[in-house]
Amino acid sequence: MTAKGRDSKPHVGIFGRRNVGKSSLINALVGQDIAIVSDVAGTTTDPVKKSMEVHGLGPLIFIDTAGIDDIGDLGELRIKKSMAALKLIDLAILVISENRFEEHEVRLTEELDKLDVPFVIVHNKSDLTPVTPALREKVKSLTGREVAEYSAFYPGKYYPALLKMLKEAMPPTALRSRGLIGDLVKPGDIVLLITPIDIEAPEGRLILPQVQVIRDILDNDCTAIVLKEREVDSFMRRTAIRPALAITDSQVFLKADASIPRDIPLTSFSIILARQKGDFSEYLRGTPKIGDLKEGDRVLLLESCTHNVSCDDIGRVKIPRWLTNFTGKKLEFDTVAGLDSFPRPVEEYALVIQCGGCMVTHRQLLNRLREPKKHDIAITNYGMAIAYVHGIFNRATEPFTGKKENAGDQL
Ligand SMILES: Nc1nc2c(ncn2[C@@H]2O[C@H](COP(=O)(O)OP(=O)(O)O)[C@@H](O)[C@H]2O)c(=O)[nH]1
Ligand code: SF4
Ligand SMILES: [Mg+2]
Repeated sequence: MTAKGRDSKPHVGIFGRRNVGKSSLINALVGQDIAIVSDVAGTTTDPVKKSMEVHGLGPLIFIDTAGIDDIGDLGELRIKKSMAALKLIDLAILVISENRFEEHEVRLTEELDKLDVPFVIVHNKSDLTPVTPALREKVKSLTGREVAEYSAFYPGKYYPALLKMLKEAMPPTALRSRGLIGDLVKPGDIVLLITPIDIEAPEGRLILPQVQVIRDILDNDCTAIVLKEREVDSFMRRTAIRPALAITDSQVFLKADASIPRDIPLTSFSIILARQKGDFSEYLRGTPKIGDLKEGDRVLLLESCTHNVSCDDIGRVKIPRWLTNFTGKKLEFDTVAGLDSFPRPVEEYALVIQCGGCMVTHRQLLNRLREPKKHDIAITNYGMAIAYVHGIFNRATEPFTGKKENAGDQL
């Protein structure tokens, strides 16, 4: 998968009527002609995703959508596709022009508010028609927002104000990749990383989570020692080094648990990433519910990718097998991919297990949990469920919860 890691950049969706200049605005923002611009209304059909560096904001993914006022059967479909993009984005730009803020715009802003998506309103083509005070007032009273004057034809003039507005509206969680281990270590600490090199390991390199953790260790002025699980025992025997923290691949957690002395905090790459990326407090609360599963309970697995899933057998084969073995119960498993709707009403599930989300944003993971959370369904994620069924959940989460008292893991 060449796109690995790229899609976790902040996503900005551009919405508005046909022909207001959505594609032109994207082009102006990035200073190059990527989006398709045309003077025939309705040229942009499917939402188009483009990864770009925006001067002053950093790397972003823009989603250029079709018009929210499209007509005909095809138009309906295009509107639907544009609305589906709302679930992917961290920030929306609503483009208007000619002082029009009517039913379409109102409906979109209501939808954005409903989904808690921050948005800015940009009045394009101001070189032709500047914003009127009446429009400003109308938008303010309907949405509580200001309107940014803009012209894609004169970016030099309007860009600084627009950029400032975008920066202010962008949620900090989308921009900053939150640290991974900074709160667990201090400068000079040694962190031991245990990474199996087996047939599942990619040829000639480490996987992204391992690389990210190594980078984070260096960013925190610590030292990383990377070794295979087979080497841990002899390393601990031969050297006097006492790591401040050990992080292992989930697949070899039991081996690491046995090899790393109990007083050295031990966790897994996937739990570190679950904390950075997903709804960690929800996972912490939901994971032990695995122990309460009953005969015939339904478990819903949420994969974030739609196809070419590199973690395919973890979600569809290994986790169901481990859960069945661990509980000794006959469980029913459903797996949904991407943004597909759940196969059954969410209330019918006893547990939801979310993937690690390596290809998507924090917000996309949270959005996916909206329904299960509303119905108070227990939620966990791949890495944490794996730790639990292997009996090392408490130890692996101790570094974050500080709860040493439940040191008695199962097994
Ligand atoms: N005068 C003027 N024309 C613009 C501006 N932005 C876009 N246009 C024109 O408006 C038409 C529609 O632009 P486009 O970006 O394809 O609109 P979209 O359908 O919203 O993506 C094109 O002919 C553009 O050249 C602007 O700021 N000023
Ligand atoms: S963990 Fe989720 S986001 Fe990552 S490859 Fe698997 S399905 Fe996709
Ligand atoms: Mg367009």
